[in-house]
Amino acid sequence: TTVPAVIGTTGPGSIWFAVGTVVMGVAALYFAVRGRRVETPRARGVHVVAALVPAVACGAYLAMALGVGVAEVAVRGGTLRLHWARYADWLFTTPLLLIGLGLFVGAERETLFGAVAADVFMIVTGVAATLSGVPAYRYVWWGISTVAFLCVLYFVVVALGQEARDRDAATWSTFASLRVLIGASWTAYPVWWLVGTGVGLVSPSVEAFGFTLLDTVAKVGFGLLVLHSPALAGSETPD
Ligand code: RET
Repeated sequence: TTVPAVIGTTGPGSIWFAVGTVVMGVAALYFAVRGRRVETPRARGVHVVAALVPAVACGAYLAMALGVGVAEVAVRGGTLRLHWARYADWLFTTPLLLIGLGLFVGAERETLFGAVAADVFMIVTGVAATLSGVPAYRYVWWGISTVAFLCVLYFVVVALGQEARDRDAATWSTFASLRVLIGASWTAYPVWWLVGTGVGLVSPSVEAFGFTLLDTVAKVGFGLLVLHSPALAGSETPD
C-alpha cells in the first residue's frame, strides 16, 4: 500500500500559528488601550477597526495552533491539509481594513460598499480555489479571485485616492503611505498562495511563516501607520 503524500499539515507550521496568536493578541491590546481616551468619532472609528482586526486574527491563529478548522482535500494524488480558519479571518479582517481606511479618509459610503463587495467575493472565490480538488479548477478560481482583487486595488489606489486628495495635507500623506503598504502587502497574498497552496514550491511551515509575516505587515502595520497619523493628533481627551 502506498501512503498518500501529505502536502500540507498542522504540525510543521504550528510554531508560526503560536507566534501569530501572540503578535496579534499584543497588537489588539495595544491598539485598544491606545484608543481608550480618543474623542472624535473619526479617531474612535479608526481605533476600533485597528484593534478589531488583530483581535479577530488572534482568534483565528489560536484556532490554527490548536488544530481547529483543518480541512483535508484530495488533490494531486495526495492530501492537502488546509486551514480554513485563515480564510474565516480574511473574510472579516479584509473588509474591516477597507472600512478603517474609508473611515480615515472620510470616503463616500457607495465607494466603500463597492470595495467591500469585491473584497468578500475575492475571499469566497479564494476559498473555492483552496478547497477545489481538481488542479485546473484551483487555478480558474484563483484567476477569478485575482480579478476581484484588482477591483479592490482599483478602489484603494484610484477611487479612494481621488477622495483623499481633497482632504487636508496630513490625511493625504498618511493615505499615500497606507496605499503603498496595502498595495504591496495585499498583492503578495495571491502570489504566496500560488507558491505555497497552489504549486506547493515551499514546505507547509514556510508557507505558514509567509502568511504570518504578511498578516503582521497588513494588519499591525496598518494599525501603527494609521493611528500615528498626524491627521488624528489632538483627538485625545487631555489629562
Ligand atoms: C487568495 C487566493 C486566491 C487569489 C487571491 C487571494 C487574495 C488574498 C488576499 C488576502 C489579503 C489578506 C489580508 C489579511 C490581513 O489582514 C485568497 C490568497 C487574490 C488579498 C490583507
